[in-house]
Amino acid sequence: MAEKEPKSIDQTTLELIEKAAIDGCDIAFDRADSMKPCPIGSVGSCCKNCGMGPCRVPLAKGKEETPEEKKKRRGICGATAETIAARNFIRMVAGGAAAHSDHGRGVAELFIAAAKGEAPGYQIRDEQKLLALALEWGVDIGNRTNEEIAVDIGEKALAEFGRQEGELLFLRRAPLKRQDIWRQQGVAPRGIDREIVEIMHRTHIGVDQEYQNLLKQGVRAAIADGWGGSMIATELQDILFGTPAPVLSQVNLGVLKEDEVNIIIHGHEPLLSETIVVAAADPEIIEMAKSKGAKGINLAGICCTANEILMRHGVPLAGNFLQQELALVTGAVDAMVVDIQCIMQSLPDIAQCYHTKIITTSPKAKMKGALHIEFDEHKAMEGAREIVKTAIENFPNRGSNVKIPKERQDLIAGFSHETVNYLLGGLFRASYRPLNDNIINGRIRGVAGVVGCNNPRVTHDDVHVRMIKELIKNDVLVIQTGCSAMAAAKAGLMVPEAAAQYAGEGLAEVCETVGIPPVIHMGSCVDNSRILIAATAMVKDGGLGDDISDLPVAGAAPEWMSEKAISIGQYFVASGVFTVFGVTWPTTGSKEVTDFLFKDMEEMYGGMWAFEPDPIQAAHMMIEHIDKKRKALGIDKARERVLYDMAMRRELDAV
Ligand code: BF8
Repeated sequence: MAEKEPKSIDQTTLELIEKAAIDGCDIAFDRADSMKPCPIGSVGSCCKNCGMGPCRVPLAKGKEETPEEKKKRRGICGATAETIAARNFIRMVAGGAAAHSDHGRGVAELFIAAAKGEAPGYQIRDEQKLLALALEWGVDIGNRTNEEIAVDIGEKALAEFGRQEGELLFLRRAPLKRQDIWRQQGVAPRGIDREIVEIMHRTHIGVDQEYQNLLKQGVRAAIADGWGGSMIATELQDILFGTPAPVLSQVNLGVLKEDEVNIIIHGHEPLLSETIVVAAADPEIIEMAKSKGAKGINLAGICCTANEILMRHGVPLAGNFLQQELALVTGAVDAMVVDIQCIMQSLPDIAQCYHTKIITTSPKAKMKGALHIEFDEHKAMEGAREIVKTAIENFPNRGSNVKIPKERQDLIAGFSHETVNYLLGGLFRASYRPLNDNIINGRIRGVAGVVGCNNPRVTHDDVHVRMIKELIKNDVLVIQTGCSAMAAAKAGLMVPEAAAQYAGEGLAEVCETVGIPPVIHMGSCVDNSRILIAATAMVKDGGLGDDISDLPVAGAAPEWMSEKAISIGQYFVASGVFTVFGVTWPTTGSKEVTDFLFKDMEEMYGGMWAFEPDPIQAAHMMIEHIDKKRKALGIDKARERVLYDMAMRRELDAV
């Protein structure tokens, strides 16, 4: 980021960056200024997979290398720049797929314990979804109780991680043509763990030396994430905690309260947080908070735990990834409870400047300087109460150096696939028909999934928001997850009124008729699996081709930073979606690998990667792709013809 560019477009973030400097706290924005990315590592040309290196392969000098020049660009073992870039890339996929999938495994384990009655406080909340999954997976329903059925489903889900042969069960959800493509390309995943382990094996020194073959395994593991681990996490969480439905809430650090005990839940797994929500509402606990001088208990979230608890309970969002340290800088957070993923190690140090207790809860994610209260599914409520009480006890220790920014913004979240289906079609004729019809008639040009992280290498939230505004202005409906969803929500794009203000005429009309915002919050990062299901539902509803790659859709992660984002991007591409990333691209050290991802994959999978840091240009690449697909479907003319006469308006009103 150029020196003069603002660090964020979000006023609360800017205010608190200033306060952090005054308070002497070192935060990610400062560290990004003082630590520049390694020029060799950032393009995927540093191999540290053995003790002979790390080998830093020099970057290619010109566009066309001579064979002599190429020979020099090798590691000590002889690995070429292509092999090294491909290895590094698929190790990122492995990291991301492992993170999502281990989350899914944790959910499956709790699911089984809950069904067996071994996890008090948890119960099956969505019977309809349980039974639908039982039918899908061939689990006997008969006269059995929900719990008996759930034990079988949980065990089948758990077996997906260690499956040694065959294919993952959820692959059958994809359009038939997509399944055929995966089989033809030899990338239909076996067990989730197996595909991730195989990446680690193949990228060990001296194993797979062919970049195409390495990238192929990256595709297989990524599919095991999106159509495996992540989908298991989403589906079982819905059954256990309830399938999200539209809910009104608020976002940004202004949701913190001066006169209440503020507890932030941060990370990704909602398993414990679901119980914290219950504990914090217990009258006895609220009385305890009052006895300490607080008016009540205020829960708010950061990162994807926040998205999970927002989607199902309307708990407000305090902020996204780059706001986690700033939440502490307010001086008003009495406890920050973290579980797994995207948690900065700097939190305990920053907490020392204030009074905040950082509480780790997962045996997989401990931090020096934090208090550890381990989540135990057998006594989750006890743990949750202990956490809330710790925050209450800490409330009187709040210092005078408190600054809670004013900004907070309304948003509507809770758009699961089931809800979208219902909103569009009603209870008895739930379907995606109205969406498909409005795409075919051109009011909606296409659909874009905009997801992913924050990255301090670019202006915080700015890249997300500019891209999304450009897309909706051009009649592209935007569906979202993760930190990107929070960026849009803070910018006021997730309320129905945003349609009239920011969307193109066609999209605005549809949003106003259905009563939805032009930017739809579908949940956390594992909930990108909801986007796969929504895309599949669009295919199955008809009129838009017979595969995801035929749809006028595109994907983006304009401020990505995590390995999970790479795995998500890879499974979207492998599912047939054109996907553009911003900030930086991790394989540019090898032209061959980059060309493979950016060009060859389209022929193989119908989807491909692209890299464009400018959000407006990236949005137009997506729109161009959407228009290309519209043309191939023969619906490009429909869009040109759109003139909203009365008959068409009446027809729209009848939707
Ligand atoms: O899983 S978007 S910064 S919080 S990795 Fe992390 Fe990225 Fe945010 Fe959710 Ni997803």
